[in-house]
Amino acid sequence: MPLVAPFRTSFGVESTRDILLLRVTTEGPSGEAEGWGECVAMADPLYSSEYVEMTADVLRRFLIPRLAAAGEVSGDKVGHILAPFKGHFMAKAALEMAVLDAELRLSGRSWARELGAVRSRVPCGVSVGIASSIGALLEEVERYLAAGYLRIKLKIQPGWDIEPVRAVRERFGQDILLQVDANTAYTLADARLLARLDEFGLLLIEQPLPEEDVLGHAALAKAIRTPVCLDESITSARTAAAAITLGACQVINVKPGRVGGYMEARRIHDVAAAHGVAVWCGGMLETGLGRAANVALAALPGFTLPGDTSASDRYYHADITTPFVLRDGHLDVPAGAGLGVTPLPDRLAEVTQSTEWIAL
Ligand code: NPG
Repeated sequence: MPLVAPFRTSFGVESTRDILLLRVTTEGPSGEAEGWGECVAMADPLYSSEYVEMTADVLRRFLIPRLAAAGEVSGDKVGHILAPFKGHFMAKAALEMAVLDAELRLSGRSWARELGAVRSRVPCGVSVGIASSIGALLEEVERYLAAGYLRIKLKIQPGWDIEPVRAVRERFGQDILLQVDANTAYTLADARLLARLDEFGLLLIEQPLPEEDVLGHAALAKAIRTPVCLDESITSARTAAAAITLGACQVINVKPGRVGGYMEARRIHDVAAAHGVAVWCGGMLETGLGRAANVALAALPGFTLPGDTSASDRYYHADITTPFVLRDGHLDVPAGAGLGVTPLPDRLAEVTQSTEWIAL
């Protein structure tokens, strides 16, 4: 699916989104239902080691056969059944999502209620890529603020950090909620440079150091005043608990795809809440399917910061579901059964490049 505009981060530029969707079918006493899962892996292994073709392979070869062999399954058991296979969190998350959606649709329960959502709409932020110039960045931020976004996240990398942040603060003032995301582009040797961001009153700096460098983040958190938020480093509730205990993060970005699914995402929410650590819902340029699930997750009580849960038109001219529309800086949490949204058949057909039916 073509993106409305190229999205540049410290790890690359995305112009199109190559998306693997899973559809599962189920039947029960009340009839039949289908469920949809969206895999957030990118075409290339630049954000994480997973990539689309790899997720298709591991699903086909290992995950789907193992799940089928387990007999009757419910969404909350998928993670446990697939646990013997190491890693492959994005593939596992997509499968769990599809199974849970089918189960909830069959019984008429909503995703939000199942997860424990306490809000009917969620406040939204927007992630702004690295721009071609400061002028272009200011125009883009201005457009998003005019649209009503409640928080701005700027992607940064060495050479595009202090000046863009300064320019946005000077132009739009101290009151806008502003944060930055480095996607692992720095090392601890950059601590003094990153401390220069302190004067801008940022909500947080996200994943400045490499994924494995949890201790480095703990050292950085002592050296700068901007709160440190982890994304890539947090792969489970266990790694979240360790990072919190080590003082490596004051905030956590929760992305279900990165941690193996919505059940694990909820456990991270619970661990963080028990430690008084704020969480927010990240984004991976999802279609309306993943967006529906994320918006419901973001409605849990511990999600106290606006997430990267932007409206459909931030990403796609035409989404594959009815679009999510920003109202007053918020998106509504779907209330229907399961995800509460389904792919629009014509639109899905238009963007589908290949399909595979795995009968078990
Ligand atoms: O709004 O969905 C969105 C994009 C938010 O910046 C965003 N995502 O590092 O968090 C990230 C980044 C990302 C996008 C990561 C695509 C990987 C792929």
